[in-house]
Amino acid sequence: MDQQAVFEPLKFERIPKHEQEKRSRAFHDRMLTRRTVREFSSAPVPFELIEKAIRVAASAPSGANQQPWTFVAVSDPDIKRRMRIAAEAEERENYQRRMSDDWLAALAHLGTDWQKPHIEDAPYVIVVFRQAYGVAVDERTGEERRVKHYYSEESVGIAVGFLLAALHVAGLATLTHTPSPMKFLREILDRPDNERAYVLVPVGYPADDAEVPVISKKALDEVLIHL
Ligand code: IYR
Repeated sequence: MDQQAVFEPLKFERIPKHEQEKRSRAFHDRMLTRRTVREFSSAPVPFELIEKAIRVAASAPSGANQQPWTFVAVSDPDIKRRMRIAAEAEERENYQRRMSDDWLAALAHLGTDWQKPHIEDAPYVIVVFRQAYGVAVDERTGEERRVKHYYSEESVGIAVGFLLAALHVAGLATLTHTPSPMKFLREILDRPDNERAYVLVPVGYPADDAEVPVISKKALDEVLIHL
């Protein structure tokens, strides 16, 4: 049977205009200090900060509110080492053979290569999985059936945006890393068949001597059209 909608009053705090401006500016200023970090310190991060950020990510809107995501927070050094070895094997192939010259040229200004020490150095690596479909268990027969998930790609993308923002606001550095293909993550992390690795996010503090490439963001008039 279809589940019918049940409504409740919206809790919505209408805040004064000056307060809106203040919060909007503070968030803008804070978010514009975020950089993708590739050199991490191994200094520990309290799990509470990771957990809170994942709670924020898991509050994201999703297609039919199906919440088609799983976040695996890895701090175990052996598991991180296995992920690094597998990621580097794929990335070595990518950089040396699979990526086109155009692709390598597009990346050159970021100075990346196949080596991924951050997977071991960062105290946490959050691997986000997209649930391509759900699995429901029939109450009577115990049989499993597939539940179609709607807009799972978009939903997980939004959740990852929330995650990166939450970690940044908590004073942590992140890297959005997508080794390709990422099948090895499901195997190493022992995730079920319906889950596809979506992104691998090392989290921690930057190394003391961390450097980032000099890049710029597009001007507002290149990205905003106000009609
Ligand atoms: N996944 C590779 C290559 C790479 C691809 C893109 I698109 C980037 O923005 C950065 C890197 C790597 O992680 O090195």
